[in-house]
Amino acid sequence: TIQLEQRNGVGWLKWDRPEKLNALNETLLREAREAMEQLVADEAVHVIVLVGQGRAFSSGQDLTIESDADYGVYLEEVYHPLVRALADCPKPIIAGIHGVVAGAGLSLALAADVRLVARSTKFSSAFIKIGLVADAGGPYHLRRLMRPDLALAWMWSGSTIDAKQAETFGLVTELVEDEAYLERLTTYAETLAAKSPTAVQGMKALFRADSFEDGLEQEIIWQRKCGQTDVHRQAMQAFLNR
Ligand code: LHQ
Repeated sequence: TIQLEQRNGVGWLKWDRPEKLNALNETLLREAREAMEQLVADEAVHVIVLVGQGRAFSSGQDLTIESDADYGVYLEEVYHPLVRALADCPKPIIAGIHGVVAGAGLSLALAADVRLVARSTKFSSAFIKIGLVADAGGPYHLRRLMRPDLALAWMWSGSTIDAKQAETFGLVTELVEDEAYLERLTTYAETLAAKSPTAVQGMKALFRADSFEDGLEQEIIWQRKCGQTDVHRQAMQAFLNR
């Protein structure tokens, strides 16, 4: 199942199937999609954190799925609505990654805006080992985060890499020692949640603009909104009065 928690402006979406290393089944994926809707609608939530309970972020698709199921339909109906909910989310999404992250679990983590990673994490490109392509938006995000040839070579190899290697690949926003990981993740999320939500969400929107012109258009919209916020006006006054 999914656990949802909310405190200090942060909504925590936790995979909670630790006995199977948070292997993703239909229930979990559908619940996560619904949880995303709730978190986006909740005005008290400014930042969303995606994490796994137990000793892993996620071991990817639950392999007890029937192998004669139509995976195309499964992707379309179960994975893609969640992948879209993550990709289209106007609020910042932080993936907190520790332990193991494999297959579709990795793909979902790559859909987040930033990734805080515990040093002992293993990143597994699992898919090819069981004769599958990478899915759940993984290829799309990978080739944007890292060199496309290295991404493809990694996915072809099926190898598991450590957090240091993932960092050189460009998949790690911040590498954290295991002991400090949860505290750092909490501080990171709560610090971001305390900033102007308009500026934080606007910044995200601008970094996702499709083209130069789209980016300029979006700047106009967002800077206008930001200029009208109390946070901004008070900061301007404080500067002038200093
Ligand atoms: C699991 C899983 C798991 C079920 C650990 N499923 N039980 C695929 C198909 C269809 C459509 C959509 O898309 C996809 C995309 C994909 O995600 S493909 C990639 C799927 N993931 C994998 O291939 C990884 C499979 N897991 C592993 O290789 C290992 O479990 C890793 C390396 C993740 C961890 O190894 P260990 O630390 O040695 O743990 P473990 O293997 O002992 O796992 C602990 C338990 O979790 C164990 O259950 P048990 O009841 O025996 O204690 C595992 O069976 C279970 N588990 N992953 N994906």
